[in-house]
Amino acid sequence: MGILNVTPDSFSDGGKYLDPKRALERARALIAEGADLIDVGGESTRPGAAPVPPEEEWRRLEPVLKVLTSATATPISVDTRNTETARRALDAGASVVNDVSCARDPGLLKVVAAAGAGYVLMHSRGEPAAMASLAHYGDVVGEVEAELRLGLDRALQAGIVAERICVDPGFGFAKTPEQNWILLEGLAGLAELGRPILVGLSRKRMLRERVGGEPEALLRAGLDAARTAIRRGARIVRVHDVAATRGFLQALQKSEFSID
Ligand code: HH2
Repeated sequence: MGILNVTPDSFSDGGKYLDPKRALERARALIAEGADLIDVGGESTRPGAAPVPPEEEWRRLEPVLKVLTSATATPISVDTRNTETARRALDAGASVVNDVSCARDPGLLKVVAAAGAGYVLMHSRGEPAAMASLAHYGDVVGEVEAELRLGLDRALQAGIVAERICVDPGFGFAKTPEQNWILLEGLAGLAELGRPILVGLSRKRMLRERVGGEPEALLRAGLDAARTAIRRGARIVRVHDVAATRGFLQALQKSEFSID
């Protein structure tokens, strides 16, 4: 899953792709590098970020989604927590909703169900502005799994079919760096949920705290973390650096997961 943030303030690519022409170029580059899915987001959800009103979110997303869905056949997911934005994005041709709110809004779930769209159920707690204060766990893997299970039940009850759902532990969302590392090590515990696991580790603070912000070091650390995630069962990785990740994972697949 290649990341395309159409926001002025995302932590790593904020402000670069607000212009639909540049967003399309970026999406084409991600596809050429081997992305199977493009994740387009109009609201930064980094810790402490202020919420974006849905009208502003849609003002950013609409031109980009229109261009992307008419110009590429690669599936588009929309990274949103807002029901209205999800509905509009699906109408505009997106086929997956990437919900970083852990299925908090029944309205959004209904919209996904009615459209027959795919659904990413990501673990988080509270609003991005306040989530750092909610990072309290006795057993982070067990609690994330239990909270994802509740979200999964809500999604299924709303009518989203299980086969269209994948789950994501939500690295960096209401977790300290240390909790993120414990969660990564224990990722296999989420297999109990019976759905494919997606992970977003690319350029995150948990990596920067270990290796600093130098791009090469950050990329290396992201690839190492992706490898750990895949060894523990992850099937989709959400990244900024698609070419490097593809190459790395293909080599890994050859050496560790012979598929003939
Ligand atoms: N992380 C971010 C945003 N959306 N979605 C899923 N499913 N999983 C993630 O880990 C995830 C996500 C945050 O990263 P980014 O999009 O790079 O930055 P920002 O929130 O500042 O736009």
